[in-house]
Amino acid sequence: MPPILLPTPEIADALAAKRPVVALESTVISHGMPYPQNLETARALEAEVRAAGAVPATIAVMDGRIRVGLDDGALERLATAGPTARKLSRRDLPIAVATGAIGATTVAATMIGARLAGISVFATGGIGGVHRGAETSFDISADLDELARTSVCVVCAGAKSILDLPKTLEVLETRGVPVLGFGTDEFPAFYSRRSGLAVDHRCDNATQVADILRAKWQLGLDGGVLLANPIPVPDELDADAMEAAVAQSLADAESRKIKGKDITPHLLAALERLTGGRSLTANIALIRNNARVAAGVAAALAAG
Ligand code: PSU
Ligand code: MN
Repeated sequence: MPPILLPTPEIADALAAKRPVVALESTVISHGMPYPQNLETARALEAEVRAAGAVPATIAVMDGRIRVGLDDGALERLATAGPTARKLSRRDLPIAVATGAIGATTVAATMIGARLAGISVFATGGIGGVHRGAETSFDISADLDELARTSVCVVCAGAKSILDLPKTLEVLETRGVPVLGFGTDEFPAFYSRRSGLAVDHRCDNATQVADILRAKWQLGLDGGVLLANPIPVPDELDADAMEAAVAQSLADAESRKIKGKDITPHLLAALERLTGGRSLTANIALIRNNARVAAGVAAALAAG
């Protein structure tokens, strides 16, 4: 393992023995949720992965190294840092490592850390994608490019409708990223199970997912696979009410001229305010569900 990576002993052992390991991102802790729910969720995700028989590896940058697996002290450090931690995507990783800054990894940067460590499955809430209005702003998340090039399976609940979902799926198609639905034919829209947009293929269990991952990588087709796992039915939010909240949060961000990497965290916080916290409850439920499914996929991959 490159010296710039610092896995916990438990994770190093699990990887050496080819036991299932699931990577978890840290931007959702620092920038995606308020304290203390972020810390509680980070701990709950680790517990979900363990209960499902895999070892959790939350990834972040601290003291000049990519930490693979955070102990409770490190999780707390990140959760209390909140948005004062740097939000790290591919372009930011080398800067944070070289300067020793504390940094939270996005989907893109978590994929890079996972790949370097030899972890093939990663659970998150929602991926970044093509923003609405990207035809003029050019705002397309680096998460999509990372999915195209880095061989990790990313389990998410689809993408939020703060993004342009049809354009996001078009880019994934162009860049050769298979989009699988877990128990669904439709690409889920984060807070709601449906978007009206089709996935490439439906998988009904973890073994079917693992078969596709193995086939892709054995074909020499480097790059990721997106596994879209809908929010559990009881946690789903009303699609029309969410659409209204999204429209209002986008208008608010525009009037404040929020741009670049600040826009996604700003929209998430605005949604939470506008829904009186219901978006946060749904977010926690779906990400826990993703952690469970990811552990199953990691186990199926390890068993094959
Ligand atoms: N979408 C969410 N929750 C999140 C994020 C996105 O619903 O927490 C975070 C993830 O870390 C994702 C990042 O990788 O935002 C994307 O940021 P950007 O749009 O700036 O690429
Ligand atoms: Mn962006």
